[in-house]
Amino acid sequence: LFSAVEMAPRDPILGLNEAFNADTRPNKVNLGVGVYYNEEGRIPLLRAVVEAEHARIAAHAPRGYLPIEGIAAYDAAVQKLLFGNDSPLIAEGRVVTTQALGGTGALKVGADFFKRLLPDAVVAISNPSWENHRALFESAGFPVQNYSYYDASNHGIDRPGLLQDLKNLPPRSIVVLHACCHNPTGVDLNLDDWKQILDVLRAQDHVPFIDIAYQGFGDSIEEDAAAVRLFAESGMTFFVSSSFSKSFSLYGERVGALSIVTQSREESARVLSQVKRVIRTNYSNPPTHGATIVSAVLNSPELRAMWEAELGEMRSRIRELRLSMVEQLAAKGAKTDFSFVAAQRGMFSYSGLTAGQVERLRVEFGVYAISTGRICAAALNRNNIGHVTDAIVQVL
Ligand code: PLP
Ligand code: TYF
Repeated sequence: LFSAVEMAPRDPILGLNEAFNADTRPNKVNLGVGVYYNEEGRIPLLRAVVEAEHARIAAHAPRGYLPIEGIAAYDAAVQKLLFGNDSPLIAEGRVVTTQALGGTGALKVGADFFKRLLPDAVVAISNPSWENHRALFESAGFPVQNYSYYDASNHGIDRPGLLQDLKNLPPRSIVVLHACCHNPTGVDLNLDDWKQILDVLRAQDHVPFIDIAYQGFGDSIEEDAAAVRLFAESGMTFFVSSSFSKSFSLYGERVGALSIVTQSREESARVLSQVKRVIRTNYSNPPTHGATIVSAVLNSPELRAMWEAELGEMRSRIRELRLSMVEQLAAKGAKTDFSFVAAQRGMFSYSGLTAGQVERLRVEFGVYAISTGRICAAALNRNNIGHVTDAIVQVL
């Protein structure tokens, strides 16, 4: 049965973790995977999460099956976070939200549903994008194309290329967009860009699939949802995949959601019934713990305030680390101007380092980054940043 089975390629990001774990050098640093580490170099357990977990354990709640669409109070809290507390779409019953296994699970359920809706569509992702976007939509049976996004020459956006590529897609394409904190570049679209993109998508009858995996890591919870809110106001039909992996530091609990904006309450009922069918035939219903915790935090004013403060601390700490990195590189005589790193948003930075330089960082200094030059700024801390900036100056 398995004699002809070939070795599959490793995930370029998660595969790097294995190499990092096997490295015995004490000063090794993992800037590969997109995970936020605190000043002690550990994944934090947020205080709001601890409080909610204490309450949950004390309640000794039974562990029955959840509804296929997940916890109702969780789904409702997700909608408010994405669309705003006073969203008319929510009031009109025009948003269908189902709990999902992280942002990845939301993308996959969305992709499988799309395969029923638009079986012959093209899916377009940014160039570059999170590698799993391509793999996931291809495995759902879609051809995946790139649209221009990053302009390496100025560490910015290739605006004319982006709009032209979206215009050139076949009508009714599915366009995957990063709402904020673009993975892997850290370079985001501004509101004017979003308006122009929206006009093109509407003119071409494309269907937006907005991926928001880092809400709260850019500017604020509300500001990071600006693109979602803009599309909501436009009256368009679109999909949103969202994740609490990073914003609640609950990576392994797999807490995310798929939200679909429809044209009416009646349409929502039909759409929900089909999304439930996709979920049922994949994993029946979602797990309890993570969504219970997130729901408890988002629905309690005290825990919510605690969480927002902790999320704000993570966000400002990453910003400080970016600034320190830029300052240290300049002070150590780096031949390249790295000031663009401070302007990028979220966890990631396209550093401009070449594959050869990334290789040298790993081999000579135990500093792990993605071969594209992507580094995770959220893995820096006061203890390792000196070693990292020394190493970068050496390999330039
Ligand atoms: N989308 C993007 C852009 C991401 O960077 C990630 C990161 O993990 C995900 C989706 C998936 O999120 P999750 O870990 O919740 O599956
Ligand atoms: O881009 C990252 O590092 C995160 C984590 O298959 C991740 O989004 C990486 C690869 C993957 C799943 C999650």
